[in-house]
Formats: sequence, structure tokens, C-alpha cells
Amino acid sequence: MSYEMNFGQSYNEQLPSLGETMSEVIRFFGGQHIYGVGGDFAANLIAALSSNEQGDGIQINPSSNEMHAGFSACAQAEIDGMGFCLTTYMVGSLPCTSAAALAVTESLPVVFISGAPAESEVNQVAIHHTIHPNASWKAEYDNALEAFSALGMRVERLQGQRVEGHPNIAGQRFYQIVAEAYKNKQPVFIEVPRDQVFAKTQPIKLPSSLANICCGSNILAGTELIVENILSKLEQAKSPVLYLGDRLKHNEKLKLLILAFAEKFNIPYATTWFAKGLFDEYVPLCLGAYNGVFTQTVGREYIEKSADYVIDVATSIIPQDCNIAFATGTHKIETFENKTLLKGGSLLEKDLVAIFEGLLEKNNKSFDFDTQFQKLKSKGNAKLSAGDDDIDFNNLAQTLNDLQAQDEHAYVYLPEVGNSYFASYSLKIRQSMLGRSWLTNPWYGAMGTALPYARVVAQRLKELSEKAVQATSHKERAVVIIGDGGFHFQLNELIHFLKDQTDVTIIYMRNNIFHLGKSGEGAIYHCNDKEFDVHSLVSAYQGNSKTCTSVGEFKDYFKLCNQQSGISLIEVLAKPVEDRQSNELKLLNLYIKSQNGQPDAVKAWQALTQ
Ligand SMILES: Cc1ncc(C[n+]2csc(CCOP(=O)(O)OP(=O)(O)O)c2C)c(N)n1
Repeated sequence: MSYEMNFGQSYNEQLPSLGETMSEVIRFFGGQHIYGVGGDFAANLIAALSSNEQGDGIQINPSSNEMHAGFSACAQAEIDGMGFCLTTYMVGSLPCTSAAALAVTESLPVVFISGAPAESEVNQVAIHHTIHPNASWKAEYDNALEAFSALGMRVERLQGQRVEGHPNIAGQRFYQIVAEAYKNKQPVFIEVPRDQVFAKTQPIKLPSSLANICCGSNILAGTELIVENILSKLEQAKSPVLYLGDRLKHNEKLKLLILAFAEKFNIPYATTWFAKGLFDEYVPLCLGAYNGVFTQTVGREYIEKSADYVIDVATSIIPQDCNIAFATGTHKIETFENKTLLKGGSLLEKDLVAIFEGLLEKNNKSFDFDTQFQKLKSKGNAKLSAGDDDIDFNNLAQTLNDLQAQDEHAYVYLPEVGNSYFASYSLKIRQSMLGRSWLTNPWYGAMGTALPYARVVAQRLKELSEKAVQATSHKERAVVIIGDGGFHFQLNELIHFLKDQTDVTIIYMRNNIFHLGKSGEGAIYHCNDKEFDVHSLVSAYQGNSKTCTSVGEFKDYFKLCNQQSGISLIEVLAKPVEDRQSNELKLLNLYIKSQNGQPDAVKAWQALTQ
């Protein structure tokens, strides 16, 4: 064991343990929290990483199960920039594969850390929690590594010293794998043998800051020429538009540069569906999210009728069906001729940063966006719901928009996959302290994430409001919109809102079935029972709830929820019928019917899209 033999006594005395190095690395990457579930193989890791008496460790938050821990780590990656999940070996890590697949798809740097058998345990005997039927003649130890690897992730089991006196590089490997997640915006999976947690490892010298972790500056050549080309196109244009994709999610620097560019030239910007939530939609230049016929805003009219040049930034390489208006042919930007594509190919989008820095150095014209937009705006005023209308998916977004318009505090929306997800594209969002006010997994589309996500949002809002200098009458609020099927997927996570003493409003869109995608009357679509009393459930969690039937009643109770602490739930009795659907779903259903050749639908679709 002795390093002294090799590098001398003073070197030996300053060696940290692997656990200490891991803790230092996690905190370097901004991780103050880990979401997880314990177990015998993770016990040493938990002891080594937990907050110490000086409070300079990490807070380990227990989740209801490992999949939820993984989903909460994904939410953490969305809002904190990096997520951390800790589980035990196999039984604990394998349930995280679903969250890991989400993280791969949504480009989230999440570090999945799993305990593992001690190096000295391997090859001696089959180990509990491994995949080992009683007829096996050989023990397998690597199934979790292989499972995560099959998702296309970088995986590694850290290893200790092989020969006495040799260096132990486990700490350094941990840093390198975590840094890789950060640079590539992809999850990684790391197993840590339990006997290595307290073993000494070679000390590492962390970079001075995250900005210095890698890759030098932009190495793609030709920036000057690209900048000149964009400027000359701007010179010709009257009504340019920036179209922004979700690769901006984790690049605050680029986001700020683009905003500065938009302001300097007075160019409006829209996002893809997947980048919704990144920008304050109350800012005059922000046109909201655009997705062809599925968008019902004045911003869409501007894009389709006025725009004559599009700068498309940080959108995906391959067209993604739901982001290009479900291939209905109505996504005008997808087929726009006069367009510059800036996809970004460098790590941390350094190529795009260089281009926008270049553009900002130039003095160019300021476009007359405002008068053009005002003209369109005065024509298309949204129809407000009467207060005595029944509240349902058809008027939910408008109702919430009315509430948000009158409230300076942002609602951070967490729409769950199902009808709620589609309805949420008509929400107009304010900027929140978190930098995100609409959070889901829009591309992967996994049900079961809204409460694990909302837990993280509610925790961060609580921490930030406690730190805020001025106490406000009420704070920003996490608002979950969720079907009953989706709610019942994950309601065990509610216990953590009670335990964490955090606040959330849950809009429970109850229709007693898994409605979205329902195709038939089979038992499989029945996710609820009409006798189920959601109010008794909420009161078990010490929350408040009410069934609201009219728009007016919903508004009054929603405002009251904003003042209440803990869990507030609004039950809406949603009718699974066509005219109660959100605009987005009505259109999607119409399109599907017209594709199926139903004559009325074909006519209606043509009228809509001509
Ligand atoms: C993990 C997962 N399982 C299944 C699906 C497929 N799916 C999408 S929406 C949906 C039904 C949603 O029902 P509910 O939550 O009740 O909301 P509703 O559509 O009725 O408003 C299902 C099963 C999915 N997206 N993710």
C-alpha cells in the first residue's frame, strides 16, 4: 500500500481519499445536491459524500425510488447545469436506465453514480443483487455497465491500485468522466467499488473555474467569413427572425450573446418547441415557440407573413418529427429559402460564440420590427374565456395566461406528457429566477417525470427565495399540469414536498383514462376509478385541494394556491371529447383524420393550411 516507497512521506501524507476527491469534483461542477436511494454497496459513498459538520459536503436527497432519483437528477441538470444521482449496485442503478435514456435524448449532463462490490469481493463468489439465476455456473458483475453502455453512454468502474506503491488514479478518472459529461452534455455512468471509497488516491489540481476546464478556444476556421455573410444578408433583409433551438439550454454565455445581438439589431426571436421555456415570452422581441400550424400566436403570423430572412441557431442536426409540426408541411422555417443555419459543431458551441461575438462588434442597421408587429397584433386578439365557462383543456392555457399576465411572479410550468403536454405549448411564460419557466422532457416524452422534476424546481425556488434580499408577498411557483394517469404514475414522490417543506400547485386534469393515444375501449386505457378521492390523498400529505368546474372558480382558487404553502391541488374534471381538447390536439387529430382520407377532415385541413 505504501506510496512512501515511491514518492516519499510528504506526498503520502497529503493524499486524499477517493470519496474526498469525488466530493470536491462534484462541488466543482456545481453539485450541491445528489438525488438517490441508499443500499449496502452505496453506504460508504453516502458516508463519504454527505455534508459534514462544517457544512461543506453535499446534500443527499432521498427519492421515492431510483427512477425518480434519476429524473430529479435530470431536472437538476436542466436548471443547475449538471445533475447527480446515487444508487446502490444493479437493483439500484438499473431502474435509472430510463432516466439515463431521457438524459441521452434531451442532452443532459447527468452523472449516475452507483456503488459496486469491493474489488476484493469480485471473482470469489456470486454477489447478491447481480443478475444470477440459480442455474448459473459463472458470476457476472458487469451487467449494469453494459446496460448503460448500450444506451450509448460512457461508463466506467473506477479501479484501485493494482500493485503496492503504484499510483491510484481513481480520483483523476472520476474527474475526467464528469468533465466529459459537462463538455458533451451527455450522461455518464460510474461504478465505485465499495472498498475504494476510503482508499487513498492521487490528489488532483482542479482548474481555476469551470470556464477553464477544456478545449481552448474555437478551432473551426472561417468565422470572419460567416459573420460577413450574415451581415450582407441582413443588409438585404427587411424583417429578419432568429430561430433558436434547444442546444442553447446549457450555454448561458451564448444565450446572452444572442439576446444582445437581437436587441442591438432589433431582431425578433422565436424558439423551437423543444427550446420553449428558455426565454421570457413577455419581452417584446420574443415571438414565443413556433411550430407551424400548431402555433396560434401573432408571432406565427409574423414569421409566416413578414419574415424574409431566418438565422437558425443551435437547432438539431436531424429533423425531429414533433419539432417540425409533425411533418404536416406547415413548418415555414423548415422550408424557408433565405436562411443561415448555425447548428454549432464545437464543444460548448464555441464556434457559435465566436460568430455572435463577431456580429456584435459590427455596427449595423436596426430593424423596424415594432411597427410591423403592432399592425399584426391589433388584428389578432385572443378570445378570452367567460368566467362561467367550464374549465377544460380547451381553455386551460388561456386561463393560466390571464392569471400570469396579472401576476409579476413567474409560474414555472411542469407539463406532464399526455394532453397536458400539448396544451402547455399555448402557455405564455415569464422569466423565472431559475432561467427556465417551462420544463419537461419534450423530445423523449417519458410520462412519470413531472413530480420528480417539480420537486427540484420547488427546492430551488425555496432556496433562492430564502436568499433573496427582499421578502415578497408571494414567490415564484412550481405549477404541475398533469393527467390522472400521469399523476398516478408517480404520486409517491409527493412525500418529498411535505418533507422538504416546498410549495407546488398541481393541476390534476382528471378524465379517468389514459386519453392521449387512446385507441379503443380496452381495459388498458382505464387508469383511474371514479370512486377515487384525490382530496383525501392530498390531505394525507397535509395539502389543500379543491375541484374547480368553471374558469372563474379555477382562477380564484389558483390565486389562493399561490398564497398557500405545501401542496395545493386543483382537480379539473376534464371531458375526453374533441371540443374540449387543446388547439394543438384538435389540429393533430384533424391532420390524422385527413391523412386517413376522411372527406370532411381533408377539406377542413386544406382550408386551414392554405
Ligand atoms: C413512460 C411512458 N409510458 C407510456 C407512454 C405513452 N403515453 C403517452 S400519453 C399517455 C396517456 C396519458 O394519460 P393521462 O396522464 O391520464 O393524461 P391524458 O392524456 O388523459 O390527459 C400514455 C400512456 C409514455 N409517453 N411514457
